[in-house]
Amino acid sequence: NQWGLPDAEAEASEKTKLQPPSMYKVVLNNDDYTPMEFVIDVLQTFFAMDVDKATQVMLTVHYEGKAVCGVFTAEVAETKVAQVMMYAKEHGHPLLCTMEKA
Ligand code: TYC
Repeated sequence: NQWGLPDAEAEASEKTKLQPPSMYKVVLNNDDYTPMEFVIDVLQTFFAMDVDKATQVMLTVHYEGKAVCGVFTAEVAETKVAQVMMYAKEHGHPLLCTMEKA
């Protein structure tokens, strides 16, 4: 084969290295206390949304219970969740950010 590897080894490395990474949705969940303006701030700060997009997503959470903020690799999704949860806690809001396999 083109790598000069034994077929079995080449096949193994194709299976182990050439798979795309698993992707995870980062989800914001509704609650009764977090101010709408704070959620818009979170979406602009951590998910690079403009104010109109952030307002749309915030209202989807408010009226439907949750919304997807973005889809990321596991490590990036975990970092986003941790950053949002820390930011909410620092500001005394019960905002819940979670991740689920896409
Ligand atoms: N339901 C909140 C309110 O009425 C607003 C809100 C939106 C809270 C989105 C959390 O993820 C959320 N102030």
